Amino acid sequence: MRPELRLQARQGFTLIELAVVIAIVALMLGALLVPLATQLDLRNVSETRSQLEEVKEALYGFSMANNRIACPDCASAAAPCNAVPVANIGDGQEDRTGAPLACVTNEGNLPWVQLGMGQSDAWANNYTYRVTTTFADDIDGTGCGTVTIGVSFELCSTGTLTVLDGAGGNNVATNVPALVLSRGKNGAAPATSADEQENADGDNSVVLKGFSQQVGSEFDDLVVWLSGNVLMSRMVAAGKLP
Ligand SMILES: [Ca+2]
Ligand SMILES: [Ca+2]
Ligand SMILES: [Ca+2]
Repeated sequence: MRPELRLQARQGFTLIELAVVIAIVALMLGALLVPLATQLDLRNVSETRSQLEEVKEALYGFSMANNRIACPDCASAAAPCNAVPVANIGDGQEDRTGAPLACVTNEGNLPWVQLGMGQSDAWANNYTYRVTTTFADDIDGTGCGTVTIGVSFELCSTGTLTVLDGAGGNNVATNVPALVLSRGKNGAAPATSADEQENADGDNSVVLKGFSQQVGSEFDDLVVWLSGNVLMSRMVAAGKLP
C-alpha cells in the first residue's frame, strides 16, 4: 500500500469508537441531569418553606392590627361560597358576610392581597388557608371567659385545628387557631396516600410529616400554623389583651 493510502485509512472514527464516545457522553449527561432535577425540587421546597414562615409572621401581624385573625378568600363557588359575588372568588381578599361580620368559609385561599404576600407556592399552586372562624369574626370573644371589647378572641380561647404526624396518628399541635398548607410538588393529594388525603378532606385535622415517595404513604405537603400560645402572648405584649 502506498503511504498516502494508509494515511487515508486511519482518518475518521470507527463505529465502535463512536458508540463508546456516545455512551460516555450519555452517562455524563445523565449524571448531570438527575442532580439538577433534585436541586430544583430542593430549591422549590426551601423557597416555599421560607415563604410560609413569612406568611405566618404576616398573619400574626394582621391579628395584632385587626384584633382578629384573617378570614380566607373563597377559592371556588361551591357552598358556602356560592352566595359570594363571582368577582370576589379567588381575588386574594377576605370574604366576610353578616352583621357582625364573620368569615364566609373556614377554608380557602390566603387573603394574599391583605397580607401583601402568599398567593402561591414555588409550584404556582395557591396555598390553602384554614381558620377557627370564632377567632376571625367581629363578635367580641369566643364565649370562654372575660371578653375584651373589640377583640374577637379571649386569653382562654382555643383553636379547633389539629396537626398530626400521620392520618390517625399522634398530635403535633392542638388548639391551633389557623394554618397554611402547600400541596407540594405533586399539587394534589394522590388517592393512595391517606396522609395527603387527610390534608385535602376539608376537616379540622391536617398531617405534617417528612417527605416520602413510598407508594401508599406519599407525602410532600408543607404546613405552618399559628400557635394559640404565641398569638395570646403577642396580643398581651401589644396591649390588646389583658
Ligand atoms: Ca375574596
Ligand atoms: Ca370572635
Ligand atoms: Ca402533596
